[in-house]
Amino acid sequence: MTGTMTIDQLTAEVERIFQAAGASELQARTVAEVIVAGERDGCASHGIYRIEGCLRTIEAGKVDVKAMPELDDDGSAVIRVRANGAYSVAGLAVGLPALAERARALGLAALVINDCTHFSALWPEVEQITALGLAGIAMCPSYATVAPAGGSKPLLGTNPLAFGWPRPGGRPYVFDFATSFMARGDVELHRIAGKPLPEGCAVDRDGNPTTDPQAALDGAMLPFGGHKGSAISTMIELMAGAMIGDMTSAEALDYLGTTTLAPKHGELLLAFCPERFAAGRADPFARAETLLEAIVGQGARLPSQRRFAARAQAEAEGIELSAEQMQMLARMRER
Ligand code: NDP
Ligand code: PYC
Repeated sequence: MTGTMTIDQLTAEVERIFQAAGASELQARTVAEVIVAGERDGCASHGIYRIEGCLRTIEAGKVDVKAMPELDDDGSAVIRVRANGAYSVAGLAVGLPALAERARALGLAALVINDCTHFSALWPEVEQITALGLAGIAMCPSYATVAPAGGSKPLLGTNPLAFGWPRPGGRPYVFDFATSFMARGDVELHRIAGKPLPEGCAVDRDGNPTTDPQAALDGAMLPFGGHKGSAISTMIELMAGAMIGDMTSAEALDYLGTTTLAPKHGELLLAFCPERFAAGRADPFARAETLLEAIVGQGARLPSQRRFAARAQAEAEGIELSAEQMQMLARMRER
């Protein structure tokens, strides 16, 4: 049977599932919030579909759901959170106040999260930064599933990149995408639905182009935009892997030994105070509005517009869940 749940009901349900799996109050709450945000905003690849993988990762002992992330703040522009094996979203909750305070004081600041398990979408993270009136960028590696442009073997991750800009009195400007042609979660959903992938998405084990999701999962996914996506993905390996002293996607896969569990690595978030950069020359927010309105004025849509519409509907009418999703929640409840 299909069902409808309010955002609060679904959040409480997911939180209970993670508490029953042994998660601390902070981890259960932040993980439930990010998963339900995905479902609420119509992002199926990072919604409640992720619960089973998260629980498998807990059972495999590859995430420490009791760990408390620790803030390491020396007063500089680089703030660090040692997640101690916790989920990344709990690390962000611990580091965000210092990130925002330092970005306002210095103009820009970075939050490094080390030693975390990361399975979630990045837009909920940059939206937390824009909600504080700051611009933000978030990026992280994943595990090696993507071949570099011109190659045919998994080496890079699906490495997401998100950007957020606060807008006065409205939803922020936010984009967030995998640097692979498609998020791996979407390839999984195509496999489950028995649907072929678009052309150009992946190669099989032998390096031949494939639209078969299973062959793609066994072979290598490809970056979006050829050499351009490949270079952005490589930048993320360098900045949010090598630079912050954490695992690259290749190292994360070696550590985990499988792509069926959520990957452990680090994350880099940057926060910018637009007024400090503009230094009184002109109002950065007013100038941003001129640009964003001109984009919409051409009939183009802004990124996240679809998500925000889905969110408004979920807030008004609740979140509709398919019969399969209701069954999955019931299974998780009974574990
Ligand atoms: P999509 O390709 O679905 O969307 C990418 C962005 O483009 C979104 O902001 C989207 O907004 C926007 N967009 C889509 N169509 C248009 C359009 N016609 N005009 C303007 N903007 C548009 O994202 P992906 O499938 O690449 O990624 C999905 C999620 O997976 C992301 O949230 C990402 O963080 C997550 N992910 C997480 C990973 C991890 O390791 N943790 C790894 C890889 C991905 P809208 O949503 O409104 O359509
Ligand atoms: O969808 O590519 C993905 C992904 C990898 C890790 C979390 N999500």
